[in-house]
Amino acid sequence: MTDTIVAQCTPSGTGALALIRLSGSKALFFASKAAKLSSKKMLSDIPTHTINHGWIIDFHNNIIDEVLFFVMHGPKTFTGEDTIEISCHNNPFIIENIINQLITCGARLAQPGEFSRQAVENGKLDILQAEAIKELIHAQSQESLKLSLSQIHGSFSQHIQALEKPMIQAIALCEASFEFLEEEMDFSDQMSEILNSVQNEVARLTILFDQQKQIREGIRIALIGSVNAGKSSLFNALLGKQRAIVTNIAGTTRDVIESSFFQDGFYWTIIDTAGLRQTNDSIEQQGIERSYQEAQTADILLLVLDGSRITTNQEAIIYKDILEKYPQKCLIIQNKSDLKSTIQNNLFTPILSVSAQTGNGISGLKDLIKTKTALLFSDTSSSFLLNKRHFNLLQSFALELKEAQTLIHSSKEYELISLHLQKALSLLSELTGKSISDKAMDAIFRDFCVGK
Ligand SMILES: Nc1nc2c(ncn2[C@@H]2O[C@H](COP(=O)(O)OP(=O)(O)OP(=O)(O)O)[C@@H](O)[C@H]2O)c(=O)[nH]1
Ligand SMILES: [Mg+2]
Repeated sequence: MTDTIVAQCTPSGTGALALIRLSGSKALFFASKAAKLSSKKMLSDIPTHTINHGWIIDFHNNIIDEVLFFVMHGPKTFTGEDTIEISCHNNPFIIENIINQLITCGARLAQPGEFSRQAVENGKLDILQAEAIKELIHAQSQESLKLSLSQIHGSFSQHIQALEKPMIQAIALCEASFEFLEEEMDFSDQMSEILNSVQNEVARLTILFDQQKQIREGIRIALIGSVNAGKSSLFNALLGKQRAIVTNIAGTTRDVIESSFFQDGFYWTIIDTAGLRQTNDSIEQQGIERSYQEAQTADILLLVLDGSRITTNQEAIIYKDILEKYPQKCLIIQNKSDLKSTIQNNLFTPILSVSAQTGNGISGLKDLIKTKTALLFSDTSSSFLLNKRHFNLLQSFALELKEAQTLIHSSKEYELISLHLQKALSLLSELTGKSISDKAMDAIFRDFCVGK
């Protein structure tokens, strides 16, 4: 007997309709107490997987709302439990009244992620797939949407399961080596070879985690450069609105400002920063420190040069330093191309000349960012997304394999090697959720939204 839980699945806010889900062994029974159907039938007598018109009523037969009931008997439901979904009008008072009525009938309010947890506990999803649903809801780019969809269909689970087979093989060889110790049969070379290929695969997965940062969180594009170069003007031009303050006073921008939007399926966050220069003003100094921090974390750096004047020696030192530190992600952009006095910047060759003021070259700049983005993504060919939990478990897994390999090549203490391999195997089970502790389950579902 599972608890029967209820929650709104759609986000609160304006819109025509909302969806409330009721799931658990007594879902049909509780919903029947609050439902009146236009067909005059009882909800509990309705065939499964049908949509039925009716009303939600209170105990005095007063109508709370006119609704549609989606009747779905387990186990062919998302949670595996009997499920009633109620499509009602999207008004917070109506939704509250319906949920309260169902609670009065015996249901309990669902915790964040509890529907997905029911699905995992009923074997409808594994943990990796449940996590992918969360990723899907919060997808920040077309790419992450694609990957989370593929993950829901089990691509990552299959990948991890494929690692279990060689691990079991290695454990068998280890046990055999121990068993036939007297006969001097030794399978350590075979074992080491198998573990080696698993280690290579894990190394590939952990690199992937780093590369997928942009897919998960979108792309951060920082504007950096000297004071008055026109960073804030370019920031506004890229956003298409006057978001940052622009003046001819050097040092106008004091703090980091960022703004995000969708562009060609990706989530772009553009970051305006304080101009880099030596200053005694402590507020400006703090701002400049933040500019450097942004330069470090950004995925793409637009180094903005003021095309209307020669680069000073002090600026040249600063730019060189940035270019040396971040050669891969830096793009040199020369601004103020509209000014006749534009001086060829021989020291630093710009890749593009633009004018934030006239808008000339801005679409070219966007194209340039798109090309750079495509390059960032070219290495991330995989059909799944890794999160921090996966990454940490894979790190621990790799550590166990390393210990086992060291022992294979030194003391050959097979009992100890076997222990490391068993531990590694259990870490794989934890990844897919086959043998996950309640505490770890709680931690995973805590980040879900209520209603999922
Ligand atoms: N002619 C011309 N002037 C520009 C252009 N872009 C910016 N400016 C002017 O240059 C000055 C500085 O522009 P900002 O955008 O505030 O420069 P910034 O790099 O953000 O400066 P700080 O915030 O001080 O670091 C302003 O007077 C702008 O109007 C441009 O493309 N052409
Ligand atoms: Mg500025």
